Amino acid sequence: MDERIKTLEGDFNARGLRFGVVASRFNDFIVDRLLDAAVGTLLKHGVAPGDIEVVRVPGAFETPLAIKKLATSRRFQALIALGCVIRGATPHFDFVAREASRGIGHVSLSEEIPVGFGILTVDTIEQAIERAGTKAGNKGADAALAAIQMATALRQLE
Ligand code: INI
Repeated sequence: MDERIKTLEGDFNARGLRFGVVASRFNDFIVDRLLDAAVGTLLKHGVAPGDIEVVRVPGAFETPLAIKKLATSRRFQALIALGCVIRGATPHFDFVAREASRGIGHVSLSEEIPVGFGILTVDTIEQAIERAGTKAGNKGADAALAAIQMATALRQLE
């Protein structure tokens, strides 16, 4: 890239930044793995343990409200939403998954705060296990990394 072109892309040094994490209890055997990986990723990139707050909510449907409360508190530079919605045999999946993603996206834009989206929306438990630290990486770690990159990029922008 031509060095005269100003590029803001964030970095992975999250020292001094504060992060809020919302993790749902539904399917906690999966979500706990996402949470461990998300927190581990924040610590690895320099975040102090005292600069991380975790809120547990019943299910993915409840994550947008908790994300909104953390966003409007203005205590954090970025947030992370973690959950696991498994399609199974009911149409409940579509409502829960849609409301969670729509609500979280809405809060991110209206409150102008990055939110790493780490809510799995999968057809089967096997697919969830794959995305929670086995075959297909860990989406909790990915969401934390996205939150770090966005928080550091916004810090450069402001
Ligand atoms: N919540 C989830 O986080 N994952 C699911 O797979 C799920 N399913 O399948 O029902 C789910 N439902 C609960 C929902 O999020 C709310 O907690 C509940 O409806 C009470 O408001």
